[in-house]
Amino acid sequence: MTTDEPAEHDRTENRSEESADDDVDTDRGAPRADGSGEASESSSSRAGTGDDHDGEMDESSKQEQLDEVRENPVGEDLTSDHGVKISDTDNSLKAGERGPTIMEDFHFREKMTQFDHESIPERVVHARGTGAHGYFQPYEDPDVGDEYDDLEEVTKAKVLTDPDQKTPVFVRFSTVVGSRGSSDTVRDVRGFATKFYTEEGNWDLVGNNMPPFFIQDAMEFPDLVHAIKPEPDDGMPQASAAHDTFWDFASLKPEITHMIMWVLSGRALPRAYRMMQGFGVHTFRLVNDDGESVFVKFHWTPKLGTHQLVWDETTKLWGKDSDFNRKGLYDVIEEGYDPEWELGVQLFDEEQAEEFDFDVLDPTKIVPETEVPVRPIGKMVLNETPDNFFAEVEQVAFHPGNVVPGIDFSNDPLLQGRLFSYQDTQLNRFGSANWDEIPINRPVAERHNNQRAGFMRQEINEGNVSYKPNSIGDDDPQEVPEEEGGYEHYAEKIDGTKIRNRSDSFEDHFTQARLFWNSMSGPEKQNIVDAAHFELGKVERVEIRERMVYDLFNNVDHEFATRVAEGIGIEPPEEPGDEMPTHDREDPSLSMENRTPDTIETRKIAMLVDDGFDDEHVSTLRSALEEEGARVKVVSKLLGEKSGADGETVDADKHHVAAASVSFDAVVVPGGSESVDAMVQQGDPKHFVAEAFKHYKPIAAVGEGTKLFEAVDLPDTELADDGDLVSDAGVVTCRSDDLEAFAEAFRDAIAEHRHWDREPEEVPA
Ligand code: HDD
Repeated sequence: MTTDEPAEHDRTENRSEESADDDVDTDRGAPRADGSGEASESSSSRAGTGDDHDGEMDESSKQEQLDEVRENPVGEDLTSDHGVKISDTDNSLKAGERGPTIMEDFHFREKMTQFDHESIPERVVHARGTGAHGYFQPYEDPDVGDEYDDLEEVTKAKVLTDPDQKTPVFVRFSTVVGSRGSSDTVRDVRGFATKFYTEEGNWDLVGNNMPPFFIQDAMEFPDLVHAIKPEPDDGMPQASAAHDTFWDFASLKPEITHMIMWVLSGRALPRAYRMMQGFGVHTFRLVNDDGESVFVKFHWTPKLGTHQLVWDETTKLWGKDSDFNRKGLYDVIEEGYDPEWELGVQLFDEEQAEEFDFDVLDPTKIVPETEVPVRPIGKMVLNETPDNFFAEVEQVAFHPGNVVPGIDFSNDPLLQGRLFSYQDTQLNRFGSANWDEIPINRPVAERHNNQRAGFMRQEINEGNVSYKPNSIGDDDPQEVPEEEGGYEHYAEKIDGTKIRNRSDSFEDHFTQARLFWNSMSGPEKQNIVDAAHFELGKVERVEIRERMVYDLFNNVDHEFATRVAEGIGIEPPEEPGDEMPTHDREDPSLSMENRTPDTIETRKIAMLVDDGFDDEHVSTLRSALEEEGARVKVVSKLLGEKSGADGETVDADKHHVAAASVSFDAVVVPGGSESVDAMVQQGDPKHFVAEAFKHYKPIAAVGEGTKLFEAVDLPDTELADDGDLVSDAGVVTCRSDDLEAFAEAFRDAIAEHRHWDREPEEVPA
C-alpha cells in the first residue's frame, strides 16, 4: 500500500467483528502492532466460503470471502509451494563448490518456473489501471420524477432499491490505449468499471468517464483499436492517438465526431479518478416485477466535482509523477478520505425514446440532461485499497453480460457485441473458463450449477451428478422461477429480417457534437482547439488533417474548424452546406466548469518554506486548510527538519529534487524573511510558483512570501503592496497579519480549482 502518511481512519468499522482484532494493525492478517510479527487469525478462523455464505449480506461480505485466501508471511518460516521448509534460498544446489547446478534442486526449479510464468497477457485495451474496494448503498426513497411512484416501480433489482443494503463493490479505473507500464496522465478516455457483488449475483457496470462512444457497432471495435494503438510497423507511439493511423480512421468515420469532441476536451485529462464522472454509455433496460421495462442511462457523479489537468501539466507528469492518478487514489484512501460518487439514472420509456431526434440505441449519442434529468438513487464509497495489485487489480475481470434480475440489455449493437467480447477476452487472459473462480471475481451470492472441470478448477463439486435433468440427485440444483428470483430476459417483441446494415436513425453524426461545442466555456473551447493542434499537428499526411477539418469539424462548427485549420497548416474551410446542423442549443451539464462544488477536500497544497519561516503563518495556514479537508505538504530545498524564526520546526515532506508543482493543486508561500530570501536565491521555488501559475492553479503568498511572487514576475497580476489582501484570478497575496482572511480567500480560490481568467502564455515554465 502506498502512502505518505499512516492511515488515520478506522477501517475495522467496515469489517466483521471477527476481523476487528485489537492486536491487529489493520483488520486482516497484517503484522501485529506490538511488532511480534504474528499474523492475525482472520484467514484460518473464518468458517465457510463465500459460495455458501449464509449470513446476512453486507458491505463486508466480499472482504470476509477474500480473507479466506489472504496470506501473510510475517513471522512465518520460508517454505516451498508444497509446504516444505527451505533452508537456503540464495544458493542453487551444485556439484562441488564451483561446479554446475544439479537438476534435482527442486527449490531452484520451482522458484524459477514460477518466476518464468508470472506474467499474464495484459488487457488488449484498458491495460493500465488501478482499483479499490468499497460499497454501494441506495438512497431511501429517491426522487425519480413525476412519471413513477418510486424506483421499485421500474426495477426489481434490490441492489438499486434496498436502502438497507450496502453492496460490496470493486472498481477499476483505467486508461484505454496505453500498455500496462504507460503513464497515467495521457490524453485518453478513462475506464470506470464497477463490479457489484450483489446478493443476486455479480452485476458489472463497465463504463467510461465519457458518455458517448467512438463507434456504433461492435464490428468496428477491432479497427478502432488497431488504428489508435501503436502503429504495427514501428510500435509507436505509446498511449497516444496523435499519429496518422488513428486520425486516418477517424477522418473516414464521421460517427466518431461527437466522441472526438470529448476526447479533445479536458475530460480526457482527469485531475484524479475521484474527480471524474462515470457513464454506463449504452441505454440499458430496467425491468420490474411485472416484466415491464423502461430505458435507463447510468451516471456516476463524483462528490468532489469533475476536474481536469492541463496539457502541459500532463506531459510533465509523464516524467515526474507517472503514477499520478493511480497514486492519487491510493493515497487519499490510505490517508483516510473515502472517495464518493452518486449513482444517477435517466429514465425514459419507448414512447419518449421515439420523440428524441436521435436513436437511444446509438452509443455515439447521449440523452441530454436538458431532455431527461439525472435522478440520484444511491451512493458509492471507495474505502479500501487492494492488498495485492496482481491478485485484485490485474485479475479482476469484468463482463457487461453480468447482470442481475431487474437490469437488462438494449439492442444497442455495440453493447450486443460486448456481450461476446468480454467473456472471450477473459479466456485469453486467464487461459481458462474458470476465471470466475479467482477470488476477486467470485460472487458473494451462492452459486451451484453443472459447470465442471477445466484448467485451474478450484471448486470440489461433490456427487456424481453434473447434468440436468437428473433423477439421481433429485434434479438439483433446481431452476428458479422468475417470481422467486430467476433471471428472465425482458420479453421484447422482435420482428425483423436478417440484415447487415446501419439503421437510418444512426445517421446524424454532428448535432450532438455541436451541442457539446456550444456547451463549452471559452477556455474549454480553447483547450479543445489546442488539443486538435497537438493531435493533428502530429499527423504527417496533410490529406488526413484536411479531411478531419473539412469533413468532420466544419460540420460541427465553422468557427471551430477555422481555428483548428489555423494551427495545422491547412487552408481555412468554406462554410458548411445547409444540411449541416446550425442549432445553438446548449446543455450546461456538459461543461466541467458547472461541476465545481464548493469544496477543497483532498486537494494537495504545497507550502514552500526554508529555514527561518514565519512560525505562525505555517501553523495557522496548515490547520485552516487541513480543517477544510485539504492535504498540506511542506516542500523545501532539501528534506529534513526546517526551523522557524521563532523556533518551531517542521519536517519537509518533499524536496525540490523530487517534487514539482505539477503534483499539487495549489501553492502557498508563508512569510519569514530568512526563508523567503533563501528561496528568492533558488531557481526551484520560483519555477514552482511560475509553473503553478502557468497551469492556472491558485497560488498564495503572505507577508514576506509575496517577495517570491515579485521575483517571478507574474504577467498582468496585481499583488498586495501594503496591508491589503488582494485576490486576482486565483493569485492571493496579503501583506497584513490577517491570516484568517488570507486563508479564507485562498480556500475560495482553491475551491474554484483552475483560474482560466489568466494570460500565462508568457510565463517561462
Ligand atoms: Fe470495452 C475492457 C469500457 C466498448 C471490448 N472496456 C474494458 C474496460 C472498460 C471498458 C472500462 C476495462 C475493464 C477492466 O478494468 O478490466 N468498452 C468500455 C465501454 C465501451 C466499450 C464503456 C463502450 C460503451 N469494449 C467495447 C467494445 C468491445 C470491447 C465495443 C468489443 C466488441 N473492452 C473490450 C475487451 C476488454 C475491454 C477487449 C479488454 C479487457 C477486458 O475486456 O476485460 O473485451
